[in-house]
Amino acid sequence: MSGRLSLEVTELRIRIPVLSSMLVLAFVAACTDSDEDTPPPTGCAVPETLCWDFEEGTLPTGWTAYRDEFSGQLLVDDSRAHKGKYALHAKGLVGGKEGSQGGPKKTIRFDLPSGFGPVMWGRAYVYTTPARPVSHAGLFNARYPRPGKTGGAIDTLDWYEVATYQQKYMSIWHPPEPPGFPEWVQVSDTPLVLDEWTCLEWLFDGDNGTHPEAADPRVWLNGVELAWPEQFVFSDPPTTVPPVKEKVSHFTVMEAGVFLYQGLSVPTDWWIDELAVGKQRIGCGPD
Ligand SMILES: [Ca+2]
Repeated sequence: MSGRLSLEVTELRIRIPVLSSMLVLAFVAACTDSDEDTPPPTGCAVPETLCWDFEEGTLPTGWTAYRDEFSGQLLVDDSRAHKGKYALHAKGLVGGKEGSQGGPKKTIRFDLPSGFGPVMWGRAYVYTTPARPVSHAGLFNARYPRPGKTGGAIDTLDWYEVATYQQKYMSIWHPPEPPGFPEWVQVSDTPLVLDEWTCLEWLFDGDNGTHPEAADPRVWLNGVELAWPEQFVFSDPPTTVPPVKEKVSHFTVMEAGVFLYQGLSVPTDWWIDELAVGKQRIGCGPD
């Protein structure tokens, strides 16, 4: 009996590490599955993802104040959250006139870790009230050095942007700002959703395989990819020549908050929660 028992214990000791290894492998497989036919994993379960839930109740480490124009505030508060108690709150933004350049801008910026790479998936929950701005309202952007450069000040960087414009979702590829144009603009046929939480996802594919230029930005609303029936070049003075979307080596800086390029006469609030960026799709499911 004692010999058999000893053997069983030995078998058990062998099986436990084998089982543990299998579980770890299954977990890794689930987290690295980039097949778009299967639901993507969510939140910071995805390897190499950076996530901010704002539950510190104050600006998270590494984020610094960036733009601050016209009236309103950008703060972390407990007035509305998608999850937990706190979110990033662009509060009471107002200023300037619709149709005229210059509007309220309240943003924060974050320097990405070196070696982030040329592909950025992002995800944020966004709540907007009480009205849809007609003016260009940026929500998130990510920037990268021009070809041949490895760093540099923010005003030397190419960038991708997620925004709304004429009350609909919009995405843009920009050369360095200022002036930020000629820019490649894509306007969706989907109205900005008011008075409820929405899940916005984006893909900035600056690698784009063997294509000579970086890919157009792609955006999903509550898991459904947006279409861009309106695509055009914006520049001042106007041009019809599209910009060359320079390829990305590494994204280096990102900006979040709300930045209006024209005026906003209705005081408007936005909340942003569970912001995340990474090299793989993050998704909208429960974290
Ligand atoms: Ca939160």
